[in-house]
Amino acid sequence: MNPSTLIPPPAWVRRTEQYDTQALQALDSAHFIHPFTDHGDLATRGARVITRAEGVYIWDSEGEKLLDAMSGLWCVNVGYGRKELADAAYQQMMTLPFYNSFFQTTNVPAVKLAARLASLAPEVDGRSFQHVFYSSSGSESNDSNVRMVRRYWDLLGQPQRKVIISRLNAYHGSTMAGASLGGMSSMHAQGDLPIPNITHIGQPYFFENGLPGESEAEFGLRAAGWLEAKIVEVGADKVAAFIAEPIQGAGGVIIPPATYWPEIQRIVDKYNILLISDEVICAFGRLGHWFAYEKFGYKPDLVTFAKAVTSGYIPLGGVMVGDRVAKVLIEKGGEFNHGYTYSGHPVACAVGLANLAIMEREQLPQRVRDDIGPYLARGFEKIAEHPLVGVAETCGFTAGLVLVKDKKRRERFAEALGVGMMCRGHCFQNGLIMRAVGDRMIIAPPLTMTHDDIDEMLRLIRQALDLTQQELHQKGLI
Ligand code: PXG
Repeated sequence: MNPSTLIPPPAWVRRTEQYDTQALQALDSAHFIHPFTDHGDLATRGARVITRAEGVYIWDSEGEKLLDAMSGLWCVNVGYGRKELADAAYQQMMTLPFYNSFFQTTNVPAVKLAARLASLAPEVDGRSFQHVFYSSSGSESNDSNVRMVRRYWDLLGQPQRKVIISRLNAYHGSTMAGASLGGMSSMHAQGDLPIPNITHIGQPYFFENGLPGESEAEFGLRAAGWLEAKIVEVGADKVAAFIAEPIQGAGGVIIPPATYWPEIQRIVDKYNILLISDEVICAFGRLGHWFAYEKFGYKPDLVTFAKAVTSGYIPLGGVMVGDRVAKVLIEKGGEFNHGYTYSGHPVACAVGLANLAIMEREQLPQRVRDDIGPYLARGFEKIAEHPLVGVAETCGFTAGLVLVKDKKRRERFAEALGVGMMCRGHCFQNGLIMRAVGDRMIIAPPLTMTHDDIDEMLRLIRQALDLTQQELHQKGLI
C-alpha cells in the first residue's frame, strides 16, 4: 500500500467554526463519563473540546491555540501531526488490522517491535531484556507485573512471597492492581483498595520530607532505608518485589536524590527481591535515554512501558521482561494463564515501530540529554528566582516547581486554597497547558520542542506565575 493513496482529511476537520461548542458540551455532559472528573462541577462549566493538534500546539472548538507542555498526558513525545504514524496505522489496517496471539499465532509488527525494544533496553551487569509482554496501557501492564512476579515465586517454590512494596504518592494506574500499587490515598479511599499483599513506604521527596540540617544525599539514603525497614517488618521471605517510578510523574515530578537509587539497588539485592521499574512516563527519551533505569544505573527485573512507545497515537503498553524472570516463566512455567485480546495488536505495534524510527532518526533521547534538557534546566534556574517559587527542578525534559507563600522560609500554602489550580487556570487562560499536582506545577513537553518553543513556554510560565501572585495579593493571601 502506497502512503500517497492516503485520503486527505475532509475540509471540516480543520475548520473550527463548524463546531457547535455548546451542543458538544451538552452531549458530553449527557453521555460521557470522564476519567478522574467531578461531573457535577464539569456540567456547570462545560468541557473544553479539543479538536486538533499540530507540532507542540493543540486547538479547541473555539479556535483557541494552546502550547501543550504536557504532551497530551506524558505521551506525545514526537509531537502532533506525524503523517508517518498515520501511514503506518493505515497500511497495517489494510494488511492485517487484527489477529490475536493466544493460540500459537503471531504477527509481523508485534515480532519486530519486541525485537526492537529488546535491542533498545540496555544490558546492565550481564542482565538483559530479551522478552516483551504486551498490553494496551500502563495499568494493564502493572496488573501483568503482579501476575508475573507472583507466578515467578510460585515456580521457584516460594509461594509465600506475595507482598509487593510500593510508595506513597506513586502512580501505577487505575485498575484494581494498578491503583493498589499506586500510593494515592484518594484512590484507595474508593473501591476497597488496596488489594491484599500490597504495602507502601514514603516517597523520596526532599523538599517535603527532608529534615532541618539534613543534606539531600543523606535524605536519599534515609528514604531508601524505608524499603529495608519495610522488608524486615513484613518478613524478607514474604516480599516478592519492589515497584517504583524512576521519577514520580503524576505525583508531581518528584526527583529522588542521587543517593536514592543505588541504595535501593543494594537493598533489593541483599534481600533477593525483584525490582520493577515503572517507566510509563520516563521511558522513550523523556529523561534522555530510551529507558530511564540507564540514567540512574539500577538493574530492574521488569520494566513497565506505555504512553510514548507510540507517542500516544494509539494505545499500547507492555512489560520488558528481564532474563531472570523470563527464564523461569519460560523454562519452568508451562502455560501462563494471563493475556489480553489486544496483546501484540498489529496496528498498535506498527505505529510503535514507526514512532521509534522517528525517535531514532531525530535522536530524541540524545537531544534531551545534550541539548533541550540542559536548555530547559537553565531556563528553570531563572524560574526558581520567582518570588512565588520555593524550588524548581528539572530532569531530562520534565520539570516541576513548588508554589510557596514565603520563599525564604519555604512556607507552603494551605492545601484548601488550591493555589496550584489557580496557577493552572492562568496557564489555560493564556495559552499554556501545565499540570497542577497540589502546589506543584509540572511540565513534560514534546521532545521535539525548539529553543524558541522552550523560550515561549518559559515566558508563559513566568506570566502565569505573575498573574497567580497578583491574584493571591488581591485576595490578601500573600
Ligand atoms: N504507571 C505510571 C508511572 C503512569 O504514569 C500508569 C502507570 C497507568 O497508565 P495508563 O495507560 O493505564 O493510564 C501511568 C499513567 C497525570 C496522569 O495526571 C498520569 C497518568 C495517567 C493519568 C493521569 O499526571 N499516568
